[in-house]
Amino acid sequence: EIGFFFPPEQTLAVIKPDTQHKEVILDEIRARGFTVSRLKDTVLSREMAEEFYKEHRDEPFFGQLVDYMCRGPCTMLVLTKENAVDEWRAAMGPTDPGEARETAPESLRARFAKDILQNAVHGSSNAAHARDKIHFIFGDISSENELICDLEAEE
Ligand code: RTP
Ligand code: MG
Repeated sequence: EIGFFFPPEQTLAVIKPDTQHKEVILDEIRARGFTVSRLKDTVLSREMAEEFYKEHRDEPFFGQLVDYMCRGPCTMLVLTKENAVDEWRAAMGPTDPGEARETAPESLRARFAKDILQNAVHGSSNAAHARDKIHFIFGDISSENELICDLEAEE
């Protein structure tokens, strides 16, 4: 047998404000094989939301995006899985739910997003962003060895 071993990777996922069916989304995350290594509900300040999406500061939608991200609690998640960054992007589907319903009807955005702005979920776009955003939201958790345990197992 020839096989490849991919070490577990982590990504930052966010269930954005006013998203319906958060529990269904969390169940789906676990059903898709992600371990929920960290979970907290946070209301971002305007400054935090601007920092979180600073890569988009010159986009025409930046102001609306910041308004959206700080208007209620976000559920912040660290997800662990082989190839977690890309797998979580695939689970979310395209940014625009119209496109998601065409090309990825099983994706979370196809099912739960309202529109291209209020699109239910966020995921880091690459491993460097994942590391930075996990640190920004959760602080230094890199040395904590319980990371690969699912929180549900502790309940
Ligand atoms: P995210 O960063 O939230 O995971 O989303 P993404 O990579 O799929 O899309 P990105 O281009 O990074 O955009 C970040 C978020 O900005 C909002 N957006 N609005 N009105 C618009 O045309 C527009 N385009 C993007 C969405 O909330 C998007 O997720
Ligand atoms: Mg993005």
